[in-house]
Amino acid sequence: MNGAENARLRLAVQKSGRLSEKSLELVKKCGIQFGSDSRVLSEAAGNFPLEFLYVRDDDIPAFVADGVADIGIVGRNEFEERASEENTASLEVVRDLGFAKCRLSVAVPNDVEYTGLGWLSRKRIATTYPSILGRILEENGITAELVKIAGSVEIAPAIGVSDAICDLVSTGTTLRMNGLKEVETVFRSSAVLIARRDIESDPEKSEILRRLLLRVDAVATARNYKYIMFNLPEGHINRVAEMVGGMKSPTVTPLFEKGWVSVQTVVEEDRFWTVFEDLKELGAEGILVTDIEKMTR
Ligand code: PRT
Ligand code: ZN
Repeated sequence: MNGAENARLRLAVQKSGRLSEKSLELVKKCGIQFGSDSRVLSEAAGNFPLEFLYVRDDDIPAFVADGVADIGIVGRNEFEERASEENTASLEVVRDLGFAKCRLSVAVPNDVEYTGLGWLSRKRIATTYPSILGRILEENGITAELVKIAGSVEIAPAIGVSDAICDLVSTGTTLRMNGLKEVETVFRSSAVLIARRDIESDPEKSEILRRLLLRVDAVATARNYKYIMFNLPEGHINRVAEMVGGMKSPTVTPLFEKGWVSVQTVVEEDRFWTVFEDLKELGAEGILVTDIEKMTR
């Protein structure tokens, strides 16, 4: 048997929904080719030992736990909600992927005078996440009645099902449209890559996972940086080198025009505008900025 050549890692991704597009985009950025016709149930990647399983996000933790898939991409909320279930205790988050950011929040009708968590005591709260919410309430010594609802949680107060809700929020529009106000954030979520803890006991699969994570990390690092190039009066180079840093230090090349150099370096995305303003002040010209596709430090 030639296991090393035939071994494949099975990745469960959401078939269609808020996670699908970004999950597949990440795989693509990792240079892994596939048909991306997500109407099929499963398909093998062309140039990497990976197989895709397109399923509902709710099923992903259990599929990975049961070995139907080896790894999966789900919202941290989904992972956390099921974490206490017996068969999913064997799972772990191997990477936070940073997309599909949202929060699990408690919301009440606009006319409620909310006074803090204590207000929820003995109230009925509709949610799809009774486990996460239950834990938070317990930690705060609050007893409430949790009504589990699978979808359209936001209409529960209006139809008399509950006094409050606890649901995922990103822009808050859904809450506002339903006459609700957000009063507590109980959990913050983004998409995560999950795996079975015991995957290490399979050397072939864990080697494929290691290779995949190397690519995922390179894509993630690249996303946090910008590549910049600019021309600078030579005299300012020391100050600029201190300011911009770079992977080791910036690349500096003399320009044909005397007294000027061209500088190339990378800058963290969140420092970018400050650096940009400082460069302008130091007389930098022709500042060119580009996204980076992949990068390792
Ligand atoms: O069909 P399947 O079961 O696979 O998908 P699903 O309908 O259960 O899940 P889906 O695609 O809606 O969400 C998948 C994951 O995306 C969630 O588990 C979260 O991790 C993440 N995510 C990010 C969100 C949101 N943002 C979000 N805004 N999930 C749901 N919402 C809901 C929100 O509750 C509200 O009803 O989207 C609506 C719009 O939100 P606002 O605040 O922008 O109005
Ligand atoms: Zn779902």
